[in-house]
Amino acid sequence: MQFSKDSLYNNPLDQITPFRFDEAVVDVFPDMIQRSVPGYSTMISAIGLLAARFAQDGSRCYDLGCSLGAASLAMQQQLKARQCQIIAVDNSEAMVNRLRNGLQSMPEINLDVRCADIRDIDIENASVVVLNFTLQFIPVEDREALLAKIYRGILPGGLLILSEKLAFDDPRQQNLQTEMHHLFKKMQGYSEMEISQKRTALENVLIAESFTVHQQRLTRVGFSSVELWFQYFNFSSMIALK
Ligand code: GEK
Repeated sequence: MQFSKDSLYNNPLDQITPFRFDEAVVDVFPDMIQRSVPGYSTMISAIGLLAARFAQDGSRCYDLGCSLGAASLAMQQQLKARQCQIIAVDNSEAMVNRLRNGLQSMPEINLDVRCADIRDIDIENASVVVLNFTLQFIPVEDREALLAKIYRGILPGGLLILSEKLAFDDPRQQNLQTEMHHLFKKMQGYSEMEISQKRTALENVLIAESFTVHQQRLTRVGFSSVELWFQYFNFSSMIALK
């Protein structure tokens, strides 16, 4: 797959429109997520390892909000010899088309790629469910119903991996962690203007919540244990066990 360097916010824009996962974003997506999410590669590799540990033969592994399939491919790599079906879902046609095109040159990789809203699909017979930086784009009022559906679709002994940008109740932490994330982005080559314009584009599109809010909601829908396994500034990944 051919991709470009992310320079979407490199010029001053008269009007900053709300962020969308369109063709322009797809074109730069691997570079954008790698340079914007601290620890992204570490989380992707760990999703593969967790899938190897939790996937049950004859079951399904879901990658919800799969974008270009990084988490699905990490799972597939670890589950080659196993009888599991990997289902990758995204509602951005641009993402799904690019993923499907890319998979044409990898006939050995068997992914079931679906273009759908994850709030509308059935989740069944799942041993592993991944929400890698997707829940944060779902309207807050729809999150509990989605997580409850996921819980019901997970087999006993299964898990949900939930990666999210975090918010903090203490304003000092909120400011510090945000500032450190911006320093991380600067270190990755983004300018102040790019950081600031992207931040504006994501306002009201990406709604971050605190770990406590996530933990309490996951517990409410039925998960018996919810812990953070990774955090790098305000970017985190949680494990929720059924
Ligand atoms: C990765 N998981 O590389 N239904 C389906 N997909 C959705 C929905 C929805 N309702 N809302 C948003 N998306 C990936 C990265 S990116 C995170 C995930 C980021 C999709 C959206 O189209 C996009 O592809 C993805 O969720 C979020 O591991 O860019 O920060």
